[in-house]
Amino acid sequence: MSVFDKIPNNVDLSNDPQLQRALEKWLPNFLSWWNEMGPEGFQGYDVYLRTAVSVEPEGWAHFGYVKMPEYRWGIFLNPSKTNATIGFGDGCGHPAYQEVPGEFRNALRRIVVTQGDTEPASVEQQRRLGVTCPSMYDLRNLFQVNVEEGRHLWAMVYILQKYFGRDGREEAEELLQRRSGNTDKPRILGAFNQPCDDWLNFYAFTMFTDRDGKYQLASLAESGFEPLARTCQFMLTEEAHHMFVGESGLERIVKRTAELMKQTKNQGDDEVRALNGIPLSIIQRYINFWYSYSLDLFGGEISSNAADFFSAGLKGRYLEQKKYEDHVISDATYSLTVIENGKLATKEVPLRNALNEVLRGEYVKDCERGLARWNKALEEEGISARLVLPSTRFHRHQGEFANHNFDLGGNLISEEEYEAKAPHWLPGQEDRAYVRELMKPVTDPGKIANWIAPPKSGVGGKPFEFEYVRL
Ligand code: BYC
Ligand code: FE
Ligand code: FE
Repeated sequence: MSVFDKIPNNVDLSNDPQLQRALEKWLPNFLSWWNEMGPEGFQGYDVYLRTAVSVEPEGWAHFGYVKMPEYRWGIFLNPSKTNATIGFGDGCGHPAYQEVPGEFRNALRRIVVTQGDTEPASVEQQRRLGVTCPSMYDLRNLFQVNVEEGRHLWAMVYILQKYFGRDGREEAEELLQRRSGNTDKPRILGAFNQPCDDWLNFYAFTMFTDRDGKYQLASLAESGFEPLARTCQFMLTEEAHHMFVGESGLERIVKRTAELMKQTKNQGDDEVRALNGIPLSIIQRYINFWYSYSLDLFGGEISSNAADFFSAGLKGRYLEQKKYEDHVISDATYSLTVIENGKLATKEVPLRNALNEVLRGEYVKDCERGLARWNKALEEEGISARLVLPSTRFHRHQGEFANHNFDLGGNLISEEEYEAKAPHWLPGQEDRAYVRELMKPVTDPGKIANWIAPPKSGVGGKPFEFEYVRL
């Protein structure tokens, strides 16, 4: 029995010697990357994890104890459709690509490499969180997210090795060589080089940054390059859990903060701090930080790359088939806000060039829904304060609004004003130090840290008190 028989897959790996050879070289490097950059301090313990063993509904949620380095990272594509066609762009209606189309090879390679790069990056960002977990339940969820991001890396490496020949094999190696936050060989996209070293960061990251993953994957899930589409479709099933971890994690912090506020006279930040909770103002600043960095992940408001990806039928809009009738959009225009002569102005651009902004718009609506849920938690506790999303222009590093200063409401302001107010808007050293100070590990089954409320239920049919990690 070869090692490949132990890799769950539905791509007939055992009959694909070429892919086996490529994976054979890559696998040991992946494992040393995982041991070096994966969850620190917990590699030897049994964790109650979900492993995908097939793409059928009953096959992708197998729960059991596994040591993370022995996790069965698999290669899964959703089943192919008969007579699949390209769903949008210039070749709309033509047969879907089963091999990489020569003229779009570079574009496709960039998309796959960029997507692939985010997956190990997030594992690197989160690698030290285990030692400060607020509960055993949360510890398990962290590791579940980590192993699945590892599997998402495999998913992209499969595409590279299977369809991109030697270039693809080289890219697959480089995915293991870049490092989050490293100045010489950083990860590709901005958000993935930011520190994520406390649990408030972790929940905000999985809420906002993993959610970018949902929208990017959804638009690639309808790609005219069918192997990529089918890979992304399956990745989306796992993504749902990551966003749940973030959204419910933040909701639990908000709830706990509200409970503590109620115990105080004036509900002030200092009073919440005195009770070892996280004040709403700090939560708001973390939201502002990760939301704005995640907005950057959609790319520039006006992008010829986005237009090219769409024309080529490689990357469409969110729910392209379901939501739209015109999948060619050759003449349509879109009006967006830009900066002209130092002022905000409206500009009409070809819709194809505005597709990053269109996708970002879908994302924003989804984030607003999450905020409403957290505010409902505040309301239920009888607290009148509310959390908000800043303007999409605030604190941007990509696109039209980068290199300009905006307040939370999206008004252009001077650099001096921005610098003076930034400490109220974004987490500073002091906020981060305070949050880190609160992060004392709680690992007794059923116990929970003081700054967060327990979850409503456990995972995989088990109660919150279950021993999710055998320490
Ligand atoms: N940081 O035309 P533009 C996930 C670059 S998350 C740094 O405006 P484009 C996950 C851009 O590369 C989902 N650089 O943008 C979540 C270009 O560079 P070049 C990840 C950036 O190309 C949590 C230049 O700026 N998936 O899965 O239309 C945990 C001008 O680009 C950034 C994908 O991203 C940035 N934020 O769109 C784990 C899908 N933004 O060519 C996992 C694949 C832009 O001048 N990627 N640049 O060197 C894409 O579709 C596109 O590459 C982007 C950018 C949407 C990211
Ligand atoms: Fe992922
Ligand atoms: Fe994810």
